[in-house]
Amino acid sequence: MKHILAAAAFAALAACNTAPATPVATTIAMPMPEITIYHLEGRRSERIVWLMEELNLPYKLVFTRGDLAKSMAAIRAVNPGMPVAPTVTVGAEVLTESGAIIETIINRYAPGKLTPALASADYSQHLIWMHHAEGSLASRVIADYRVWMINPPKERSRLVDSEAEVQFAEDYLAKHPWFGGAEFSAADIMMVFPLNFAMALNIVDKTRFPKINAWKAKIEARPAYQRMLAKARPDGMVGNLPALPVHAPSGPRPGQ
Ligand SMILES: N[C@@H](CCC(=O)N[C@@H](CS)C(=O)NCC(=O)O)C(=O)O
Repeated sequence: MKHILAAAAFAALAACNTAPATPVATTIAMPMPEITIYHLEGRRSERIVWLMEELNLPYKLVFTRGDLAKSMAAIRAVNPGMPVAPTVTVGAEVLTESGAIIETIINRYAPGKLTPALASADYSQHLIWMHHAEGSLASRVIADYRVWMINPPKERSRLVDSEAEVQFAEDYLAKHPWFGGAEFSAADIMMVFPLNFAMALNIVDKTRFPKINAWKAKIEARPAYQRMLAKARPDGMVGNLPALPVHAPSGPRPGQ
């Protein structure tokens, strides 16, 4: 109904407005069903808790404090086919993929929030980082972590590796304050987990990336991030993975 009213309002404005077209907001938030976040402490489900805190939207948070196995059992009960964190229920829908969950929540219930204007140059960059966070960065740092735990790295790979990934993010932050460009956006929410993973687990030398470290300090000062930590990680990290004994060598990759 709200959408019909919005469309009617837009048509009325368009009909009587002879001045050059100005952008008219036509999107109105949909009514929000109950949102439940199935969570593992210190894992990607923090993104959704943080998003809801940034947007001041209500949500239910399900996890067993200090017990990843029990938290995972709750995830498995609602999502046996793909038991991962985050699993989020939105009314009767069961959602996975943090990026898709974030875009669903914003586009339906907080349209335009934490997203640069569609026509701006920042929009495409924001969307690149939204997808790069999982599609390229997380997948490469996790692959390198798994391989290098077995075979410690002695030389750079010819392929894009974790070092190149983190450097790419560092270079962007040398020119922009946020992964959303001029303003904080959902892309920043997506990027924290894989960058923390790469740096905290010694997959890259964390001292080599001052721009990322400065951005992380700004993130950690955000009230919504702090509220997320208090609710979703009340006792600090649980079940920490061991750091790599040797991080990736820096310098040019073979063939560069
Ligand atoms: N690309 C997915 C990754 C989800 C994912 O793998 N989450 C991890 C926790 S950070 C998990 O649940 N792992 C459990 C497993 O792999 O068994 C997303 O962004 O939501």
